[in-house]
Amino acid sequence: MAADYRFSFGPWNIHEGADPFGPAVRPRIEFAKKLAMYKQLGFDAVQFHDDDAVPDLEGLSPAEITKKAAEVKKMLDGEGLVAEFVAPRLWENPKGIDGGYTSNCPECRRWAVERTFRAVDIANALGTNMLVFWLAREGTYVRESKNAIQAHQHLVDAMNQVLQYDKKITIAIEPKPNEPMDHAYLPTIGHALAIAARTVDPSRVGGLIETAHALLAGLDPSDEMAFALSMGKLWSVHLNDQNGLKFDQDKTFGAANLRAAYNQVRVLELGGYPATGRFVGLDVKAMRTQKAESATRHLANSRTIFLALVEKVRSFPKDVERQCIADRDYEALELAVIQHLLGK
Ligand code: XUL
Ligand code: MN
Repeated sequence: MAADYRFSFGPWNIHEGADPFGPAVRPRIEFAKKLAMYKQLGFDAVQFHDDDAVPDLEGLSPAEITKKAAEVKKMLDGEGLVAEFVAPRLWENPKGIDGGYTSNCPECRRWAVERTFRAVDIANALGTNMLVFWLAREGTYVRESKNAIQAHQHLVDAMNQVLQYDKKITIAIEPKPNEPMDHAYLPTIGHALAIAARTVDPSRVGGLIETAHALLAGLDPSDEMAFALSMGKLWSVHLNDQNGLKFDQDKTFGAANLRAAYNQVRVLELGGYPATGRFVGLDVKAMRTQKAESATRHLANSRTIFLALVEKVRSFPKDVERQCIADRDYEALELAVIQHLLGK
């Protein structure tokens, strides 16, 4: 069963527990030590921000960046791991303070695209052809501060330059409606794929759907995934959980809403996701209260819950489902689902 699905996470998913109200509570774990944990936790691929792979890349030449990324590729090979994607981290640099691609400052927009070219170089050196665009600050705190019509054109222009820079690179847009901004420009997968259709090569632009982000948009994550799957555009997922409309919690998958988690797994099964060879990413964070020695449990637990739900989806009595649908008896179907989840 476990062989069907392959799992990934990013080094940021093992973290020190700092939040906006307090400092780190666990010691920092260096990157090489984190890499050694992947296989033990049951994971096969690493998700990268550009500077997870090449720290302080702003001070380095393109050749130096590629060389450093090639060293990281050797580390991956040594652990039997592969890189899933590289995400340009525009949101921590002063030039990205008002968004990169949609900044009002032309020099900052140029910087954002140049920085993304470096992310492409890193992806190539790491052996992946996928970038992820989480468009952190591409939006506004104050609606009057940007021309939103123009901002969408800026997004298309930036993606076009990246698609032209490397004819093999693909971009998975990770939509999120808010945080850090009041409102972000591509809040849902519908927005993301509409923008993708306007680029010079729509076949190379798809999506990554995160559970928490869909919930923050007031949408059902499994339906967001189904929308992308129906177009062959679900290129990765960030499974996690979220307890209502609040900050992006990145809770353990299934920990807040087991039924919604079941439906996300069900839609991945219905869409034949394992056969695509794509990874199941778990963008989960340990609670701040978690002690250092057990601050990776959230990753292993999310995977365990995912696999248990695969079993649940596969063992759901299909004849009951068919009969309930034929009878249009959705109350009976709902009870059957809940009883199945409860093991009754
Ligand atoms: C932000 C988020 C990020 C991206 C990668 O909410 O989910 O972790 O997934 O930068
Ligand atoms: Mn994410």
